[in-house]
Amino acid sequence: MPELSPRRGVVPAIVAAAAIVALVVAAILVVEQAVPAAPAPRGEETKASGAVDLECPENEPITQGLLSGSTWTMCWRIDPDRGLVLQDVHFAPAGHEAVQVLAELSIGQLEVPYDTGLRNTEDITTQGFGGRQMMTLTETECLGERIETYVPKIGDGSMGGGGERRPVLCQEVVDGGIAYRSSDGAGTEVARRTDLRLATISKVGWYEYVSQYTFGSDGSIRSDLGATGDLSPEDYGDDPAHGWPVGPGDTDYATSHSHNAVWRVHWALGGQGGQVVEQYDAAPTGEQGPRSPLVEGGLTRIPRESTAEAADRRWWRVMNPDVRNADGHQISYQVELGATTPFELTKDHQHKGRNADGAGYAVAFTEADDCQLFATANKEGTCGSGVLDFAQDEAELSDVVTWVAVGFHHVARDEDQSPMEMHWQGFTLTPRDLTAQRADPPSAREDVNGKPPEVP
Ligand SMILES: [Cu+2]
Repeated sequence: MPELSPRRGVVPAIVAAAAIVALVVAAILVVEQAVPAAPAPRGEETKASGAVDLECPENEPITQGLLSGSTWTMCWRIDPDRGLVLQDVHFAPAGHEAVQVLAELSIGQLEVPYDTGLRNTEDITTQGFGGRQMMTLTETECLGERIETYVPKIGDGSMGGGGERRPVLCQEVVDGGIAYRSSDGAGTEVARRTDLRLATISKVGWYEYVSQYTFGSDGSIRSDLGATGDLSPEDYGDDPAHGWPVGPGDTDYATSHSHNAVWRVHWALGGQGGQVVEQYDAAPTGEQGPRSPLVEGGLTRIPRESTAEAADRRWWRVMNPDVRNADGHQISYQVELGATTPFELTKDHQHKGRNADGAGYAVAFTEADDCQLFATANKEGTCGSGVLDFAQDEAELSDVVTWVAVGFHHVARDEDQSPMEMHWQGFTLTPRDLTAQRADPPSAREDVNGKPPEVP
């Protein structure tokens, strides 16, 4: 059975270099706070690296070492519809060999229905985040490296129309704050962290969206959609039930609306296929223990294509049952929604005539299919019109795609004009048992794995 093998004592030169760059960036970012010196690299510097050699079809691979000694490597491209698409995402935890996490990550739809019922857009499939909508970045939008790629003006460029190489991807190493702090009789262990951040900006109508992915030194992947730009000038009324007055006195009710985002996460944890999906739930039993209420939790396998709703204390994980960490635990990643506004995509509601309460899915799991790319209005009609269609045959899950729905109900404020301050929505994929301990324990904690010995 394959095992994620430790690679202790080997710190790539690229990590040291990245750490220096990261510290410079952090020093620029943090004006008033002193940034502590980087912790000494673990072991001696050698040419070995956690980076993997990727053959990327369109652009040079992105490889980034972080302060912790962990490294991310992946391919990227700009899709006319989906905008930034990340592929072959690999993570090498500090001191370990690289493991593939994702086959692909991108947005799968962005619907913006207005509360009056008078307007609705499906921004990804009607206008798209790529092409002319993909904005050229300047130094103000990107403190890191601005990376160029060829962006066709029309579709994928195969119909002509020209295009040009433009800097559209921002690659930054950002200060991630305090990674950990723990003090005991022997002293204080504390470290900051750095994260890799990739972002593009797409202008669709009056809104400008930031597609941002943050790859943590702990192996986490955070997907965020930021919205700025301006409130749509066409969408004002005088109805307090559907808007908020942003003009003087009781005037100019900007119409409330939702930004309903669905991301498409195609897994390849430890290799593509053979993935297992589980849902975790915990609930109070109603019984009282001597000091606190009893709570029971556990996992339920999701063997087939399906949708699931959010609930208190609920999360999901995608696991590779054939790869174990040094503790013998199967490696997995957890899908964490955080706070979100539940929604049912308008097309799903019209198509299925489903839930009257408008509650759709928080996550959906489908078997990967290269023509199933969009949560609704999927362009390849032959393989289904959207997620509910894809999941309808309840195929057995192995090559798993997770669709993650995160909503934001936007009730405008005076401060939204003008321009609008950025508002964010997103979710996190967090490693669970990828390594037997934290990937980068300080030397005093290297032996902590399980219940520590009794302290006298
Ligand atoms: Cu809005």
